[in-house]
Amino acid sequence: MHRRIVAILCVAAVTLPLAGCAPGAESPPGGARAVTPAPAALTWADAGPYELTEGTRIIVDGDAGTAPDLLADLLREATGHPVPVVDASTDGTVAAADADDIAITVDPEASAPVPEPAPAAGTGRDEAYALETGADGVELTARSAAGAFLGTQSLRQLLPAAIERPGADAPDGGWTVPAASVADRPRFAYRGAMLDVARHFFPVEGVERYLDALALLKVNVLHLHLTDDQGWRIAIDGWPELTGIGASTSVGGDGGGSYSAEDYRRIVAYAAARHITIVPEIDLPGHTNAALSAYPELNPGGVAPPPYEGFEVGFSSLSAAPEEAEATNRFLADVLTQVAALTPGPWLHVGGDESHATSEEDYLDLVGRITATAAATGKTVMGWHELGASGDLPEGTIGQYWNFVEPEAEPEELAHSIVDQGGRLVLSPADVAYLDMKYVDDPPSPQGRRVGLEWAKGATTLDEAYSWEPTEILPGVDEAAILGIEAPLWTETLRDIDEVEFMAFPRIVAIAEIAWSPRPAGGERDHDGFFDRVALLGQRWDETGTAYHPVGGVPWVG
Ligand code: TNX
Repeated sequence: MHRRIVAILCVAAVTLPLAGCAPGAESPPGGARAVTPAPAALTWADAGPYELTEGTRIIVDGDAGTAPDLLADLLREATGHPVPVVDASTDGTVAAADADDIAITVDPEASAPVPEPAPAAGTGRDEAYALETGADGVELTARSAAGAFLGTQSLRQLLPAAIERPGADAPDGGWTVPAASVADRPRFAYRGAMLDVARHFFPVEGVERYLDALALLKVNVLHLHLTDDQGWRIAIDGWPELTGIGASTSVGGDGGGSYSAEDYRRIVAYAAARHITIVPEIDLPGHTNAALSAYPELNPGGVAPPPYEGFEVGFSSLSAAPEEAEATNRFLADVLTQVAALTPGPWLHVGGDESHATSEEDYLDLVGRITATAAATGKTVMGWHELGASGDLPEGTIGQYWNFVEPEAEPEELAHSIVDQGGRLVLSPADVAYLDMKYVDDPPSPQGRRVGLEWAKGATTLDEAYSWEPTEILPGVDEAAILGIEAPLWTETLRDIDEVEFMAFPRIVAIAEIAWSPRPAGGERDHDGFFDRVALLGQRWDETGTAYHPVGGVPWVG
């Protein structure tokens, strides 16, 4: 069968150096559909499409986790069809699947067409999958539940955009999927977004909405910046004023808020169902005014400052003095141990950035105590690149690089220090990956306000967000030392989740694709193809009600 032959050729390219097959840039015959981030290999077949009908079943063989049920919910809500989820081992066999069925197979031993993990992404996770669609049905195969979930996100994008809307009218031509073969795997293991819930607080429902939109882009980490000068957002047993006084306000005095342990567990569970890992950040030893305002005994001299509603950074610090050592050590142990216990993921982020009010000696002392306490929880310690000032980091520490695509000397040195100590990096170059930088045309937000900052080399265009190569930022830091990529979204100027989405979309698509898709052959990214695919995502955001800015240069459809 023609479609199979194409698939085999494609997989051959996948197992070679991963440059060969056409990425998802081109549309199939007869309609604009694409997969974003661009898959490692995607080939449109010159064959009839798959059609989802009243009789469609999802037939599951193996442990596919949440993927079948989440897919069934999406399909049922849009189409009104029953879409039962059927276990292959009791109710039939995958071989007996009908042409309108979707067969999901998870087999830890699966080989081609499921590609092997990429070298940099192969540490502990296997997110590869293969997807075959056409008139004979849909077959999704993976070695893990995560791979199956990621494959369903590709399938979702191959259906008409109306599939995103509950109660949608069936499109002309029906609920079809073009005939295609996808053999896909991520380039990097860590494909992250960060949300600053400290400068402004966002209730659980808003975070869940953001998680939904991130899952579609195969983002698999949400880093929550839980504490800063303007707010402490997570309840800690034995320290009630952290979420009392410490959570009472935000930037601009826009009101406070915090997550109870139960709220946080809800976020973790919602993310986990979408194969997204939560990375909690407790920013230490600077960025601590909220904690310092709540507990005088954490302050040098034992005097608490008032809560803070401004923008400036770098004025607060935990005390390193012996007089406050008992309180500070108890605080660190209670906070880091409790947050670690609430967090199933492997990483615990301890901040470490911009501690301009901490002397160098105190910084090294405090970072030593903080990272040792964090490591004692059993988590892998993560922190901003400033942690590299310490030569005594716990084994495997992850540094988050937030300087520019063309690094300044000191951040470059600090990042190298982390790698030289056996750590790895997550790259968040601020001039391309910071979603809180303004758009060039400085559009009004959904609330009619001018939002965003400009400190990282001014506004950031979609093209700039898409124009960088992770291995070219820090000479000597190669792919193996890069755990992944993250797009932070700081919220000094953002008051609600609509404004968050408005800044994130579409630029986060560029970051998600750099993290997922193979390094382009010859090093040149296909900007036109990318912009075309972003336009197709825009149709989906229209259906889901996700806020985005229709930046220039993208052939938006709606
Ligand atoms: C820098 S980058 C910060 C944050 C600010 C952000 C605003 C980094 C580790 N810290 O404290 O919110 O700039 O863009």
